[in-house]
Amino acid sequence: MNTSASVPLLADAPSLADLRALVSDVVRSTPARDIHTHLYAPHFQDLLLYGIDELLVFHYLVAESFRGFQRDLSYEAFWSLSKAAQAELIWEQLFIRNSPLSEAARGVITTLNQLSIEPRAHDLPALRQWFARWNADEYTDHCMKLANVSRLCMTNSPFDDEERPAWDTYRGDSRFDAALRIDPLLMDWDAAGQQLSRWGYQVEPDLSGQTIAEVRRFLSEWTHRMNPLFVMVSLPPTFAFPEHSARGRLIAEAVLPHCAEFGLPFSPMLGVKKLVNPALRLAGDSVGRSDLDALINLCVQFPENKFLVTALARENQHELCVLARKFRNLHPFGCWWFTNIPSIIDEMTRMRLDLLGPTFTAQHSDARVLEQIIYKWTHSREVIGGVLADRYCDLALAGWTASRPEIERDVRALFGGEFERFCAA
Ligand code: FIX
Ligand code: ZN
Repeated sequence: MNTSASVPLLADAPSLADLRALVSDVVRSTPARDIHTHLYAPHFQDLLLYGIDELLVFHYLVAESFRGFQRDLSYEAFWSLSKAAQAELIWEQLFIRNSPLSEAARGVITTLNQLSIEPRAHDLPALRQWFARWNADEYTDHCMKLANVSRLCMTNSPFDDEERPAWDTYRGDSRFDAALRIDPLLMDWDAAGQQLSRWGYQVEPDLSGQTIAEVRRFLSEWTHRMNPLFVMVSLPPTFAFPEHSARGRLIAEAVLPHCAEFGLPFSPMLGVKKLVNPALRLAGDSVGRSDLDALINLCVQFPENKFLVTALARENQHELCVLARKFRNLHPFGCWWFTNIPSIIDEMTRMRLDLLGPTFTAQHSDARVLEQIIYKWTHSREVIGGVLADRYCDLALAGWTASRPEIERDVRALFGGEFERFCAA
């Protein structure tokens, strides 16, 4: 890219260097709507994780640390340690013995710096004292301001015994949205069906009788309680649709009719191989390429439904973009989990812009610890800003120089605006 050449055709057009600077400024200053996190409004108390120990025992860093731990440290021995002791081991392994070069390790450094903490100047006890001074409510505002995030979408499961009671007293929080998460219903119907029976729903293991209607009653009651933006589930690479299984019937006969009735997108998150290494617990999941014919069948057979989709495998990204060109009821979002690294965010964003223009949701954080929104959005804006700068320069060289208001409009679309339009459609 020749960034020194002035833009042809329009005399008063900015130079390419000025255009790049303008794009980066817009990307940095445009608030983002974070449509998928594992964060909770402060009302949910201990479910909202924050502080240096939570940052360090994040499951991404646990997995990375075990690569370097001495073989004499068993998984069981690690898990039996206190969270503070686990954090000390991770800090030593990833930050002292090695440079924190991985995305998640560098994220801790970015986060501490943006919180005005010099990482090398403090030991963990001193850092713990710094974090302990914060009130969760004020700290939520502080982190959202530093991340330039306007709203955070939670991941809310009626099947979570710790979360469920909080919904009896939760009256909403203007900073947080809800998303209805139904993995147990679709991934473990036998257990979920028994749970629904205990809650008073008339359901049968073979889905006979009133089961479908009762599952819809369950979904409706939690939709009224949570007012979710969408209904979501994580699905394995083997997911197929249609499928002669409880999962296939529940999706076709209960979940999709429910979503259509309430105007909610259904959000299949495709490609998770759960617990390939169970000893790593939350860090034990891996990735597999999904057969997106399932998505084609969903979009074709349920044209009235909206599908908000993210795929975990890098190999699925191009086909997902092409399918989004074929089905306007399909909205791709985010660079999820193992694709949420600069090299793949760059590749995915270029591919999506080239095939879809600014009609997708460029990123979500998937933050599990409050402060992670700071680094996840800082790092993503750096990459997405660079990709957009290239594309606007390409556009200018083709003879169309976008104005600042036009660039602001496009970036707003990528950072939540298109998602809002898709949900309202
Ligand atoms: O299913 C999901 O929502 C995944 O994002 C999580 O299960 C995963 O552990 C995660 O947090 C990835 O970033
Ligand atoms: Zn997630």
